Amino acid sequence: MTITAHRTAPLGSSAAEPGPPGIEVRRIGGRIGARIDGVRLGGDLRDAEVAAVREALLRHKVVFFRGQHHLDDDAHADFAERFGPLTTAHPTVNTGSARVLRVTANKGMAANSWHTDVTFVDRVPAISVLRGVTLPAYGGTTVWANTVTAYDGLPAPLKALVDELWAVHTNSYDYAQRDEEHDQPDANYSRDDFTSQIFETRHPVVRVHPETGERSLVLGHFVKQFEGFNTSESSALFHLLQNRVTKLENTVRWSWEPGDVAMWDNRATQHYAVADFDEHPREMRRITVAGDVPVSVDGRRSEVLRGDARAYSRLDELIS
Ligand SMILES: O=C(O)CCC(=O)C(=O)O
Ligand SMILES: [Fe+2]
Repeated sequence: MTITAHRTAPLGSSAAEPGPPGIEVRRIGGRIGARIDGVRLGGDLRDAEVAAVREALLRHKVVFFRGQHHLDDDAHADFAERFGPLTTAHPTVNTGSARVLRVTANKGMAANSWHTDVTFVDRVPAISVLRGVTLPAYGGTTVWANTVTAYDGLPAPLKALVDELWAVHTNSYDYAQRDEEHDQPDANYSRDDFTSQIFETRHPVVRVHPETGERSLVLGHFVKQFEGFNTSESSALFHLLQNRVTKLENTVRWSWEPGDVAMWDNRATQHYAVADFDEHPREMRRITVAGDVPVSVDGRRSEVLRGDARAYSRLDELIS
């Protein structure tokens, strides 16, 4: 079977899917998530393997690999780079490496809130690749949600509203307004680091995926306000839509084991790291593949209101 046929095959009732010999893609959720076996991650993957992983990623939105104990930061980055140019580690946070974002916490953590990575800039990363380095004895799972199926499931009048709606995203949002506990005194970077440069970008609430053409909701905890709505109206609308995204049936939850790697399409998902591991150390490392500027249903691109993300992610490298 060709890769193209693999992509367009209907989602069947069987978990296992055909692909190149030796690679097994097995769905683990009804709307999102697949496990891929038979691939040893690194920069030296065969082109057919890269294509198969990309196909599975576009289709299932998050894919998981087990047993990748051989990976170090360089091999992790070399693998990610097979999918496109990398961003720097983060627009504002420096955790000691140009390309690797270290996410550590002993109790609270930055990511225990639903988000899509780095939506406060115009050039939202395309793909994030996360590796577990130190895992707690219990807890510390991560949950992903499919923002394409969330959009698809909206009633038609709500689709009509969000198709034309725009939102301002910022890295300086009001933590106190969020439902989730979001203070992180023992995380490996501070709020001051995170907001050392303020970014604000207006994005369409519905973007058209550059590779699949699918429509997805662009929301998550960096949303500050919807254009044309005041703060309390924005909050009501935000929760209405976010609840669709994070409905449990629309999610998949992963229990990390040593050697695990998760790779998600950041243009079609949100995620949440569950901070339920008490005092146990937990360290993850993330590498991100650069993405392009979101495009609305009517073909308009996101616009920067504040901040300059050119050093973080270079759009000119993406033109192929
Ligand atoms: O620690 C995790 O499980 C996820 C952290 C996160 O949000 C990220 O790496 O983008
Ligand atoms: Fe994240």
